[in-house]
Amino acid sequence: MAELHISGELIAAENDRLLAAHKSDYEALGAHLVRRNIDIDAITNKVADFFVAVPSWGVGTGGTRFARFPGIGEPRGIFDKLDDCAVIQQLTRTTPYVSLHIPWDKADPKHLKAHADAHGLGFDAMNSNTFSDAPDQAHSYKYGSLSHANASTRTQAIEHNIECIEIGAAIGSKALTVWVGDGSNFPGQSNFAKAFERYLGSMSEIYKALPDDWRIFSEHKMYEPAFYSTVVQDWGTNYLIAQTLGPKAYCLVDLGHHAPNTNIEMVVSRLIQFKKLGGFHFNDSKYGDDDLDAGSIDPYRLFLVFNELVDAEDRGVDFHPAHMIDQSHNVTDPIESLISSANEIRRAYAQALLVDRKALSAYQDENDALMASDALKRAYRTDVEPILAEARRRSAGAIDPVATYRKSGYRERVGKERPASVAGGGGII
Ligand code: LRH
Ligand code: MN
Ligand code: MN
Repeated sequence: MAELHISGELIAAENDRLLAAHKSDYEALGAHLVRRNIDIDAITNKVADFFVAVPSWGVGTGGTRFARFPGIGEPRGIFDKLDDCAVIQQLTRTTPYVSLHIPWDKADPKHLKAHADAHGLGFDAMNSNTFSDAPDQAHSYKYGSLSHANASTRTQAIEHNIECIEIGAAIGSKALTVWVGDGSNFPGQSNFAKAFERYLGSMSEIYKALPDDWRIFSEHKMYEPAFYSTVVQDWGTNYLIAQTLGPKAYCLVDLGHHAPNTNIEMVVSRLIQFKKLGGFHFNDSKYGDDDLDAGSIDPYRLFLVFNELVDAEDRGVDFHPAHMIDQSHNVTDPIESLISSANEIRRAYAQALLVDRKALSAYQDENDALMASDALKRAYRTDVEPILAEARRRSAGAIDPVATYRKSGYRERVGKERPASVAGGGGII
């Protein structure tokens, strides 16, 4: 039995209070979907089986280059972070896995595993960090890591990644995500070909250390911290990496890491078609890598990404992308943002399941652009909230998770136990 931070009685009482209205909404939606030849329970079951991992680094208040404004009860370390992640899982039943970042979350793997087990949590992909310097490391990453011109710096970065695999293997993770900030700020500063050659060489050393049942995800990002060139800047380079490394190597798509107006759903389709889609970092953005809450700016784009995933699932494509959130919460309670993001991600999935794919395919064949677009819009316009709530309710989660969280007083409680976090001057991710 998992250790619970929110009282089960509170969740049950809140659900009881909301039950009559919820049942009536669910029935009304069910009746509507019958007219579209859709069985609501089949959709609810699929939604209940869909999970997304939360990032350990997302439960602390983030910041910008300029400042960080911590909230009350900020997690003091990875064990508090796991407690917060357990709350999100308990209320949503959508987030049973946590993605760790090393060295931020470094701790005895036995303790990590025991704490996670006690809270009914598992671990998704491990993340390495060679984009900042750890306090006692010998070589700086100021001028790069896996692609650094100096072999000793590359070796140090390779060893760090191998250590992440070792920690991950001890706690039940099955993948390593590698994002590097390597790049240059001035034309001429770096030789593109040589830097990429060095990166590939380093990555193939890490690849060799992967256990048989592991995958490695390379994550591309167009700019930041490097502002002129980035070694792993787009999905084309990312695809070349995955192809070069071998069958355990896949591309990770972080929704905030593309050039403005990039057709991300099409990138997703291409990677699926060529069997190199490894997974996602879900978030949303208006300008750059904003790390805003999933679905908060462009929910239609999130839906279109899921439309590609469901389309591939429907065609029987054998692929297993890792679904993870990567967000930075600056002005909200991070637990609330992650609860709401997990719901938004499930919402996009549920809406994508409602697309009449037979009709859509016929419209495409007939070149009926308007009706094809309408087939997507019809699914997207459907208010699937009763399905999401029912999926949560059936697995002992909350019908209204944010309201129940607020009522639980969890934040105030941990606020008393955890010392106030000091406001920062920036430089925090
Ligand atoms: C880089 C990134 C990457 C890091 C995380 C903290 O922008 O998306 O995934 O590991 O942020
Ligand atoms: Mn990311
Ligand atoms: Mn990012």
